[in-house]
Amino acid sequence: MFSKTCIPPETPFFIRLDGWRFRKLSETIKADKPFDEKFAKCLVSSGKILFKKGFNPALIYAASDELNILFADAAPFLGRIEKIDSVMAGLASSAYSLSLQKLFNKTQIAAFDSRIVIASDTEKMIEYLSWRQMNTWRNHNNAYAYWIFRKIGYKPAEIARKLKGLKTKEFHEIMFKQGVNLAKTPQWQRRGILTYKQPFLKKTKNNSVERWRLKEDWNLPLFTSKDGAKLIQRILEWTKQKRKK
Ligand SMILES: Nc1nc2c(ncn2[C@@H]2O[C@H](COP(=O)(O)OP(=O)(O)O)[C@@H](O)[C@H]2O)c(=O)[nH]1
Ligand SMILES: [Mg+2]
Repeated sequence: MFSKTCIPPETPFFIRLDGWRFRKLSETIKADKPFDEKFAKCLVSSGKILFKKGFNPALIYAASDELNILFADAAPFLGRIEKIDSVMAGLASSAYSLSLQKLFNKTQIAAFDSRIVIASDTEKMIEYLSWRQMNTWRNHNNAYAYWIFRKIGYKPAEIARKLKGLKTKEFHEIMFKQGVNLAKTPQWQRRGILTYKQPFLKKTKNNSVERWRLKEDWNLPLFTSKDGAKLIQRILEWTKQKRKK
């Protein structure tokens, strides 16, 4: 009944993988709060596995416990949704479990859920990424607020109530008084991390040849800014160029 459900031909799309019960997982492995660089590294390296296994996404945007994988031209598995969702989630889950072993020295089984979101042109892709980045910023603020209020001695239920009643400016001021400048935390915590293939020229004896390397960007601009849009457009151009070869 479902095996023939496909993405329409020639339609770009994102696959969003979200960590299943990662809050519990982060507590079990005792990840640093509010952010743990090793936790983020596990996520980014799980995304990189997809490139290494021969898939060719245009880019992967990672933040918190989610991976957003963009396929801008040819869809894997001829666009079959069951296949794409299950294999991508399977690969990311096993890669993440192995990364936990390596970076945290903990044996834990991790799983991701998977869904597909169509983004039919460049504008829609940037819009989608901006939406996820906005979510990253909101999560970042909540994570720091929660951590600080817990430190001061508030109970979890009180924190939620307190945050609801605060205006953005008041909220930033309280955080600032507690020693956290929410605009100066590491950029990857506020804006997420992007992985993509970048061309470079490799010198040989007589001339140079074009090669591709996997780049991790932990210092992203806002996707809503000019620089952000330019970065995405450049990556999409490279993807096209690579496909032609
Ligand atoms: N300690 C810690 N936890 C993190 C970090 N990044 C993500 N998380 C956890 O992962 C959760 C991801 O959110 P969500 O998907 O809504 O929760 P889930 O349903 O438990 O997977 C966050 O609420 C955090 O608890 C990190 O760097 N450090
Ligand atoms: Mg999750």
